[in-house]
Amino acid sequence: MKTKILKQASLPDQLTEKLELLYDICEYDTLSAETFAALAKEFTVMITNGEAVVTRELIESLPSLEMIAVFGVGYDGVDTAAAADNHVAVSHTPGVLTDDVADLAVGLMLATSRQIVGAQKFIEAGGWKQGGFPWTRKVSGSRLGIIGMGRIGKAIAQRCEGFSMKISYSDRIEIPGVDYPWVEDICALAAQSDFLMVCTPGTSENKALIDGPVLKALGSDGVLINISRGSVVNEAALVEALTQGVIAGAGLDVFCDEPNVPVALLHHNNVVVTPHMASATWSTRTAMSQLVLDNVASWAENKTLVTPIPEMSQ
Ligand code: 8YV
Repeated sequence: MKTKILKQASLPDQLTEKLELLYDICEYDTLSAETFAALAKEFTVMITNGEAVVTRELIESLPSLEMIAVFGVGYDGVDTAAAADNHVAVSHTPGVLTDDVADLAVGLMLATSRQIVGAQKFIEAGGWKQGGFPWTRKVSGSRLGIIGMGRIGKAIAQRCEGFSMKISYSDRIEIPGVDYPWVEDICALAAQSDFLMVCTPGTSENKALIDGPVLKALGSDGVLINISRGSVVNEAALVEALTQGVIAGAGLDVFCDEPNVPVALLHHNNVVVTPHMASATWSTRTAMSQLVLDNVASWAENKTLVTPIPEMSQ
């Protein structure tokens, strides 16, 4: 009998088609409460994405659930304590998206500082015929503070070496093998940075880690870049900081209530926003899809995971 899989969130069509050839897939959103209740005990696998929320209630309503495969590196939406309590294994897709996320982070840094989006709008509105675009701010040689020196933080640092940036970072601990100065206090890191990059996971401990005081420390010449999760930044404080000129600008790929972006963040040359697309290139989304398929296949074959979440590989 085919493994019965609950598809709990949206996935690329190509991945869904491949899964459908191999397994019996049910779309959570299309199931009525009665059908869900009738089928619940048959699901052994659930597949979700990096933005969806998988609650304890949902996990505990699936008595035969053995594994959850997350299409994404971030698995902050999954109640991992509930998964562990119920002996449910969780996989994610680390590594394959690192380059893309780091590329977009650097792109947002350049676009925000050099006001590339505003400059295009300026030409489109005929502004160039009246004169040149206002001068912007130099990136090369400036100071970069990275919050979260994991895979993605390191890949950003590697790219920014090419811009001769002075790099330092904050993390819970000093990361072995990383030579950049570790600054324990985030406010202190912000105060000594021109660009502050948020690369730390969207865990509950990191909720609103970047708040009013951190933005104040970043200062009126400082730019915030966030390619992690909207929850890591206090969005109301960020809106206020941008509106009041407390910081110089922001480049944001993630938001607190996606796809809703606060109106106050739109239509400003110093704020560049993208729709949570850091890993959304053809090759990376294909590699992420393959990793989901590999994890599900490995579980079906021998109850192991190719890329378990770190808590489960310890
Ligand atoms: C995806 C992500 O947007 O990997 C993550 O944590 O946020 C992204 O790669 C997401 O998982 C796709 O739904």
